[in-house]
Amino acid sequence: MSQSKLVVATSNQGKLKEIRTLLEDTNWLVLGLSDFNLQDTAIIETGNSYLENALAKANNIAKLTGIITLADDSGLEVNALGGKPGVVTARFGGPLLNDNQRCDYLLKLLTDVPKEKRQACFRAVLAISIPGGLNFAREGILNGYIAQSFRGENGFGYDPIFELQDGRTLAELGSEKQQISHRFQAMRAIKKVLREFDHG
Ligand code: ITT
Repeated sequence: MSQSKLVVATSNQGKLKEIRTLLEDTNWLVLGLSDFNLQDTAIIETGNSYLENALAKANNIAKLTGIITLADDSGLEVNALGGKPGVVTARFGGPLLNDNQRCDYLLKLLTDVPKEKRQACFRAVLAISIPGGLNFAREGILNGYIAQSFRGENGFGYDPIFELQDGRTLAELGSEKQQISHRFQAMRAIKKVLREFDHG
């Protein structure tokens, strides 16, 4: 059986790596934007929800490539900040910060917040765009806490400051993150939809 092709509409290499791992047990050949020379395509995320943004990214790249496109819009929601940063997680603290500086910014905002009030969750919406006009989306959530300081070397983004119930941060996990994460849960659901379109 030949492989069916799918492109992932993300400029975030951490996400792309995780999505490739999560699709390893399928028949999909996972391509990135650079396979189409589209790595510099700026997709403006103006939506007020993860769903709107994920659909915009997926539809935009599906139009440009003509193949099935998967997009991920995700974010961190911190209870003590009323659910912020949410859809603007990637730009939290300003557009020029890197991942470590964003984590730092969040830790500083929470300096006086005690452990029992540091609940947070990661949310991911995965959307697929089937050329011709069909769209599907599924969501996943991971509950945890914002740590007091950075710990761990793995993963990307806010992983070093996102603590699980057992006290480890996501960046301290190895491959285990891919069995529990918000992205894993959304992917488990969207894989069922993708199966219908795998004509490889
Ligand atoms: P694309 O839009 O190109 O996919 P992006 O990084 O801008 O890349 P989002 O707009 O969806 O993606 O923003 C997601 C933000 O949430 C970003 O700051 C990530 O670092 C963070 N994030 C999402 N999932 C994460 C995870 O599993 N671990 C750590 N941080 C995560």
